[in-house]
Amino acid sequence: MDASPDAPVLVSHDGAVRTLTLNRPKSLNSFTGAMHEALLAALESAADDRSVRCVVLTGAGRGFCAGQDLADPAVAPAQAGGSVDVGNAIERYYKPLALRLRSLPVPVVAAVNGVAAGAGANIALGCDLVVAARSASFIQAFSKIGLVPDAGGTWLLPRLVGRARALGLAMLGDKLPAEEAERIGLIWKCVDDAAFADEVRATAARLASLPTRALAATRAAIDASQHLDFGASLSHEAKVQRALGGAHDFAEGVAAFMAKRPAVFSDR
Ligand code: T3D
Repeated sequence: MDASPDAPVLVSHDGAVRTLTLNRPKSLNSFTGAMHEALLAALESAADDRSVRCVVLTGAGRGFCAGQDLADPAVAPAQAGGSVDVGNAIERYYKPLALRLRSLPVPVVAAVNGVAAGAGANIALGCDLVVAARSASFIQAFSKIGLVPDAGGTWLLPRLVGRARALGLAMLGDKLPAEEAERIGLIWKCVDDAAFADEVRATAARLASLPTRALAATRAAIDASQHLDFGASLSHEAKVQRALGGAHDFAEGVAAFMAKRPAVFSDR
Protein backbone atom coordinates (compact mmCIF):
# COMPACT_ATOMS: atom_id res chain seq x y z
CA MET A 1 0.00 0.00 0.00
CA ASP A 2 1.27 3.51 -0.90
CA ALA A 3 2.05 5.26 2.40
CA SER A 4 3.29 8.53 0.85
CA PRO A 5 1.51 11.80 1.69
CA ASP A 6 0.39 11.98 -1.98
CA ALA A 7 -1.22 8.54 -1.97
CA PRO A 8 -4.82 8.61 -3.26
CA VAL A 9 -6.01 7.16 0.07
CA LEU A 10 -4.34 7.97 3.40
CA VAL A 11 -4.58 5.38 6.16
CA SER A 12 -4.30 6.23 9.86
CA HIS A 13 -4.99 4.44 13.14
CA ASP A 14 -6.32 5.58 16.49
CA GLY A 15 -6.71 2.56 18.77
CA ALA A 16 -9.27 0.24 17.16
CA VAL A 17 -10.41 2.91 14.68
CA ARG A 18 -8.96 2.97 11.18
CA THR A 19 -9.45 6.18 9.21
CA LEU A 20 -9.29 6.16 5.41
CA THR A 21 -8.95 9.60 3.87
CA LEU A 22 -9.70 10.17 0.18
CA ASN A 23 -6.76 12.27 -0.88
CA ARG A 24 -7.17 14.15 -4.17
CA PRO A 25 -8.17 17.49 -2.65
CA LYS A 26 -7.47 19.56 -5.79
CA SER A 27 -10.40 17.86 -7.53
CA LEU A 28 -12.48 17.49 -4.36
CA ASN A 29 -11.35 13.87 -3.99
CA SER A 30 -13.07 12.74 -7.17
CA PHE A 31 -12.58 9.06 -8.00
CA THR A 32 -9.90 7.76 -10.37
CA GLY A 33 -9.12 4.10 -10.99
CA ALA A 34 -6.06 4.44 -8.74
CA MET A 35 -8.15 5.87 -5.89
CA HIS A 36 -10.69 3.05 -6.25
CA GLU A 37 -7.95 0.44 -6.14
CA ALA A 38 -6.30 2.03 -3.10
CA LEU A 39 -9.61 2.35 -1.26
CA LEU A 40 -10.65 -1.23 -1.90
CA ALA A 41 -7.21 -2.48 -0.79
CA ALA A 42 -7.46 -0.37 2.39
CA LEU A 43 -10.92 -1.78 3.13
CA GLU A 44 -9.66 -5.35 2.64
CA SER A 45 -6.75 -4.65 4.95
CA ALA A 46 -9.13 -3.26 7.62
CA ALA A 47 -11.41 -6.29 7.22
CA ASP A 48 -8.48 -8.69 7.66
CA ASP A 49 -6.99 -6.91 10.68
CA ARG A 50 -8.75 -8.17 13.80
CA SER A 51 -7.54 -5.19 15.84
CA VAL A 52 -9.74 -2.89 13.71
CA ARG A 53 -13.25 -2.46 15.15
CA CYS A 54 -14.48 0.61 13.22
CA VAL A 55 -13.62 2.27 9.90
CA VAL A 56 -14.02 5.99 9.24
CA LEU A 57 -14.16 7.23 5.64
CA THR A 58 -13.48 10.92 5.08
CA GLY A 59 -11.97 13.39 2.61
CA ALA A 60 -8.87 15.59 2.56
CA GLY A 61 -9.27 19.35 2.13
CA ARG A 62 -12.59 21.13 1.71
CA GLY A 63 -14.54 18.31 0.04
CA PHE A 64 -15.59 14.78 0.92
CA CYS A 65 -15.80 13.42 -2.65
CA ALA A 66 -17.13 14.88 -5.93
CA GLY A 67 -17.88 11.47 -7.47
CA GLN A 68 -16.25 10.24 -10.63
CA ASP A 69 -13.28 12.28 -11.90
CA LEU A 70 -14.91 13.70 -15.02
CA ALA A 71 -11.52 14.62 -16.46
CA ASP A 72 -10.39 11.00 -16.43
CA PRO A 73 -9.79 10.07 -20.08
CA ALA A 74 -11.23 6.60 -19.41
CA VAL A 75 -14.69 8.02 -18.77
CA ALA A 76 -14.79 11.49 -20.35
CA PRO A 77 -16.96 11.27 -23.51
CA ALA A 78 -15.22 14.13 -25.34
CA GLN A 79 -11.80 12.58 -24.86
CA ALA A 80 -13.10 9.18 -25.96
CA GLY A 81 -14.58 10.53 -29.19
CA GLY A 82 -18.13 11.04 -27.90
CA SER A 83 -19.03 7.70 -26.39
CA VAL A 84 -17.79 5.75 -23.39
CA ASP A 85 -18.98 2.60 -21.64
CA VAL A 86 -19.95 4.20 -18.34
CA GLY A 87 -21.45 0.90 -17.17
CA ASN A 88 -17.97 -0.54 -17.26
CA ALA A 89 -16.76 1.87 -14.56
CA ILE A 90 -19.74 0.96 -12.40
CA GLU A 91 -19.19 -2.78 -12.74
CA ARG A 92 -15.45 -2.54 -12.33
CA TYR A 93 -15.20 -0.03 -9.50
CA TYR A 94 -18.36 1.39 -7.91
CA LYS A 95 -20.27 -1.87 -7.47
CA PRO A 96 -17.40 -3.71 -5.71
CA LEU A 97 -16.78 -0.66 -3.52
CA ALA A 98 -20.42 -0.19 -2.51
CA LEU A 99 -20.79 -3.92 -1.81
CA ARG A 100 -17.58 -4.07 0.24
CA LEU A 101 -18.60 -1.14 2.41
CA ARG A 102 -21.92 -2.87 3.03
CA SER A 103 -20.33 -6.20 3.96
CA LEU A 104 -17.38 -5.07 6.08
CA PRO A 105 -17.20 -7.02 9.37
CA VAL A 106 -16.93 -3.73 11.30
CA PRO A 107 -19.12 -0.61 11.36
CA VAL A 108 -18.27 2.16 8.88
CA VAL A 109 -18.71 5.88 9.60
CA ALA A 110 -18.80 8.34 6.70
CA ALA A 111 -17.32 11.56 8.10
CA VAL A 112 -18.57 14.02 5.49
CA ASN A 113 -16.30 17.01 5.91
CA GLY A 114 -17.49 18.93 2.83
CA VAL A 115 -19.38 18.53 -0.40
CA ALA A 116 -20.36 14.97 -1.36
CA ALA A 117 -21.53 14.85 -4.98
CA GLY A 118 -22.54 12.15 -7.46
CA ALA A 119 -21.10 8.77 -6.56
CA GLY A 120 -19.30 10.51 -3.68
CA ALA A 121 -22.67 11.24 -2.06
CA ASN A 122 -23.94 7.71 -2.54
CA ILE A 123 -20.77 6.04 -1.29
CA ALA A 124 -21.20 8.13 1.89
CA LEU A 125 -24.90 7.26 2.16
CA GLY A 126 -24.07 3.55 1.86
CA CYS A 127 -21.99 3.70 5.06
CA ASP A 128 -23.55 2.72 8.39
CA LEU A 129 -23.56 6.12 10.11
CA VAL A 130 -23.15 9.37 8.21
CA VAL A 131 -21.89 12.28 10.31
CA ALA A 132 -21.61 15.55 8.38
CA ALA A 133 -20.12 18.93 9.17
CA ARG A 134 -22.71 21.73 9.02
CA SER A 135 -20.89 23.27 6.04
CA ALA A 136 -21.07 19.98 4.10
CA SER A 137 -23.69 19.19 1.48
CA PHE A 138 -25.03 16.32 -0.62
CA ILE A 139 -25.66 16.60 -4.36
CA GLN A 140 -27.18 13.96 -6.64
CA ALA A 141 -25.25 15.53 -9.51
CA PHE A 142 -26.11 12.85 -12.07
CA SER A 143 -29.08 14.41 -13.88
CA LYS A 144 -26.92 17.44 -14.75
CA ILE A 145 -24.66 15.19 -16.84
CA GLY A 146 -27.34 12.91 -18.24
CA LEU A 147 -26.94 9.93 -15.90
CA VAL A 148 -28.99 8.21 -13.19
CA PRO A 149 -27.86 8.03 -9.54
CA ASP A 150 -25.31 5.24 -9.22
CA ALA A 151 -23.04 3.70 -6.57
CA GLY A 152 -26.27 2.45 -4.97
CA GLY A 153 -28.20 5.73 -5.17
CA THR A 154 -31.37 4.33 -6.75
CA TRP A 155 -31.56 1.72 -3.98
CA LEU A 156 -30.49 3.90 -1.07
CA LEU A 157 -32.39 7.13 -1.69
CA PRO A 158 -35.99 5.86 -1.64
CA ARG A 159 -35.22 3.66 1.36
CA LEU A 160 -33.66 6.53 3.29
CA VAL A 161 -36.06 9.35 2.47
CA GLY A 162 -38.99 7.87 0.49
CA ARG A 163 -39.86 8.01 -3.22
CA ALA A 164 -41.00 11.64 -3.34
CA ARG A 165 -37.81 13.04 -1.86
CA ALA A 166 -35.63 10.52 -3.72
CA LEU A 167 -37.04 11.72 -7.02
CA GLY A 168 -36.80 15.39 -6.05
CA LEU A 169 -33.16 15.02 -5.04
CA ALA A 170 -32.24 12.87 -8.06
CA MET A 171 -34.11 14.77 -10.77
CA LEU A 172 -33.33 18.32 -9.67
CA GLY A 173 -29.81 17.58 -8.45
CA ASP A 174 -29.84 20.51 -6.04
CA LYS A 175 -27.34 20.98 -3.26
CA LEU A 176 -28.82 19.64 -0.01
CA PRO A 177 -27.20 21.23 3.05
CA ALA A 178 -26.12 18.80 5.79
CA GLU A 179 -28.62 20.26 8.24
CA GLU A 180 -31.49 19.54 5.84
CA ALA A 181 -30.05 16.07 5.11
CA GLU A 182 -30.28 15.32 8.82
CA ARG A 183 -33.80 16.77 9.07
CA ILE A 184 -35.18 14.52 6.33
CA GLY A 185 -33.41 11.41 7.63
CA LEU A 186 -30.89 11.09 4.81
CA ILE A 187 -28.00 11.05 7.30
CA TRP A 188 -27.49 10.25 10.97
CA LYS A 189 -26.16 13.59 12.22
CA CYS A 190 -25.09 17.09 11.25
CA VAL A 191 -22.72 18.85 13.66
CA ASP A 192 -21.11 22.26 13.82
CA ASP A 193 -17.82 22.42 11.93
CA ALA A 194 -15.94 23.22 15.14
CA ALA A 195 -17.32 20.08 16.81
CA PHE A 196 -17.06 17.80 13.75
CA ALA A 197 -13.69 16.13 14.41
CA ASP A 198 -14.51 15.43 18.05
CA GLU A 199 -17.94 14.07 17.14
CA VAL A 200 -16.48 11.72 14.53
CA ARG A 201 -13.79 10.56 16.95
CA ALA A 202 -16.30 9.95 19.75
CA THR A 203 -18.78 8.15 17.48
CA ALA A 204 -16.09 5.90 16.03
CA ALA A 205 -14.61 5.13 19.46
CA ARG A 206 -18.06 4.28 20.77
CA LEU A 207 -18.79 1.96 17.86
CA ALA A 208 -15.39 0.32 18.33
CA SER A 209 -16.23 -0.44 21.97
CA LEU A 210 -19.53 -2.17 21.07
CA PRO A 211 -19.94 -5.85 20.11
CA THR A 212 -18.55 -5.73 16.58
CA ARG A 213 -20.03 -8.98 15.37
CA ALA A 214 -23.50 -7.98 16.55
CA LEU A 215 -23.18 -4.59 14.81
CA ALA A 216 -22.25 -6.21 11.50
CA ALA A 217 -25.10 -8.69 11.92
CA THR A 218 -27.49 -5.80 12.68
CA ARG A 219 -26.58 -4.12 9.39
CA ALA A 220 -26.97 -7.39 7.49
CA ALA A 221 -30.34 -8.16 9.11
CA ILE A 222 -31.73 -4.69 8.42
CA ASP A 223 -30.57 -4.93 4.79
CA ALA A 224 -32.02 -8.45 4.46
CA SER A 225 -35.38 -7.22 5.77
CA GLN A 226 -35.72 -5.08 2.62
CA HIS A 227 -36.65 -8.17 0.66
CA LEU A 228 -38.32 -10.27 3.39
CA ASP A 229 -41.88 -10.19 4.72
CA PHE A 230 -42.52 -9.74 8.45
CA GLY A 231 -42.63 -13.45 9.25
CA ALA A 232 -39.49 -14.17 7.29
CA SER A 233 -37.74 -11.29 9.09
CA LEU A 234 -38.73 -12.81 12.46
CA SER A 235 -37.26 -16.14 11.34
CA HIS A 236 -34.12 -14.41 10.13
CA GLU A 237 -33.77 -12.64 13.49
CA ALA A 238 -34.09 -15.99 15.29
CA LYS A 239 -31.36 -17.47 13.10
CA VAL A 240 -28.99 -14.56 13.76
CA GLN A 241 -29.73 -14.51 17.51
CA ARG A 242 -29.01 -18.25 17.67
CA ALA A 243 -25.53 -17.59 16.28
CA LEU A 244 -24.86 -14.51 18.40
CA GLY A 245 -26.28 -16.13 21.54
CA GLY A 246 -23.48 -18.69 21.43
CA ALA A 247 -20.76 -16.06 21.10
CA HIS A 248 -18.54 -14.59 23.80
CA ASP A 249 -19.94 -11.06 23.52
CA PHE A 250 -23.44 -12.11 24.55
CA ALA A 251 -22.13 -13.87 27.67
CA GLU A 252 -19.94 -10.86 28.43
CA GLY A 253 -22.77 -8.36 27.89
CA VAL A 254 -25.11 -10.20 30.24
CA ALA A 255 -22.39 -10.83 32.86
CA ALA A 256 -21.43 -7.14 32.78
CA PHE A 257 -25.06 -6.11 33.20
CA MET A 258 -25.53 -8.42 36.16
CA ALA A 259 -22.28 -7.28 37.79
CA LYS A 260 -23.13 -3.60 37.10
CA ARG A 261 -19.77 -3.07 35.34
CA PRO A 262 -18.91 -1.91 31.81
CA ALA A 263 -18.77 -4.75 29.28
CA VAL A 264 -15.55 -5.51 27.43
CA PHE A 265 -16.48 -6.90 24.03
CA SER A 266 -13.90 -8.77 21.99
CA ASP A 267 -15.64 -10.82 19.28
CA ARG A 268 -15.06 -9.88 15.64
O1 T3D B 1 -17.53 6.52 -15.16
C1 T3D B 1 -18.49 7.31 -14.98
O2 T3D B 1 -18.54 8.47 -15.34
C2 T3D B 1 -19.65 6.72 -14.22
C3 T3D B 1 -19.64 7.08 -12.83
C4 T3D B 1 -20.34 8.13 -12.45
C5 T3D B 1 -20.36 8.46 -11.04
C6 T3D B 1 -20.48 9.92 -10.79
O3 T3D B 1 -20.07 10.29 -9.72
S1 T3D B 1 -21.19 10.96 -11.92
C7 T3D B 1 -21.14 12.52 -11.10
C8 T3D B 1 -19.79 13.15 -11.18
N1 T3D B 1 -19.67 14.31 -10.34
C9 T3D B 1 -20.20 15.50 -10.65
O4 T3D B 1 -20.87 15.67 -11.64
C10 T3D B 1 -19.87 16.64 -9.73
C11 T3D B 1 -18.99 17.64 -10.43
N2 T3D B 1 -18.57 18.69 -9.53
C12 T3D B 1 -19.38 19.71 -9.19
O5 T3D B 1 -20.52 19.81 -9.59
C13 T3D B 1 -18.78 20.76 -8.31
O6 T3D B 1 -17.40 20.67 -8.36
C14 T3D B 1 -19.24 20.64 -6.83
C15 T3D B 1 -20.72 21.04 -6.71
C16 T3D B 1 -19.03 19.22 -6.28
C17 T3D B 1 -18.41 21.62 -5.95
O7 T3D B 1 -18.47 22.91 -6.49
P1 T3D B 1 -17.44 24.04 -6.01
O8 T3D B 1 -17.87 25.31 -6.65
O9 T3D B 1 -17.36 24.02 -4.52
O10 T3D B 1 -16.01 23.57 -6.53
P2 T3D B 1 -15.46 23.59 -8.03
O11 T3D B 1 -14.77 24.88 -8.27
O12 T3D B 1 -16.51 23.17 -8.97
O13 T3D B 1 -14.40 22.38 -7.95
C18 T3D B 1 -13.09 22.57 -7.41
C19 T3D B 1 -12.11 21.87 -8.31
O14 T3D B 1 -12.43 20.47 -8.33
C20 T3D B 1 -12.25 22.35 -9.77
O15 T3D B 1 -10.97 22.26 -10.35
P3 T3D B 1 -10.11 23.60 -10.67
O16 T3D B 1 -10.98 24.47 -11.53
O17 T3D B 1 -9.86 24.21 -9.32
O18 T3D B 1 -8.90 23.10 -11.33
C21 T3D B 1 -13.14 21.30 -10.37
O19 T3D B 1 -12.98 21.16 -11.76
C22 T3D B 1 -12.66 20.06 -9.67
N3 T3D B 1 -13.70 19.01 -9.65
C23 T3D B 1 -14.84 19.00 -8.94
N4 T3D B 1 -15.54 17.90 -9.18
C24 T3D B 1 -14.83 17.19 -10.09
C25 T3D B 1 -13.66 17.91 -10.41
N5 T3D B 1 -12.77 17.45 -11.29
C26 T3D B 1 -13.03 16.27 -11.88
N6 T3D B 1 -14.15 15.55 -11.64
C27 T3D B 1 -15.05 15.96 -10.76
N7 T3D B 1 -16.15 15.20 -10.48
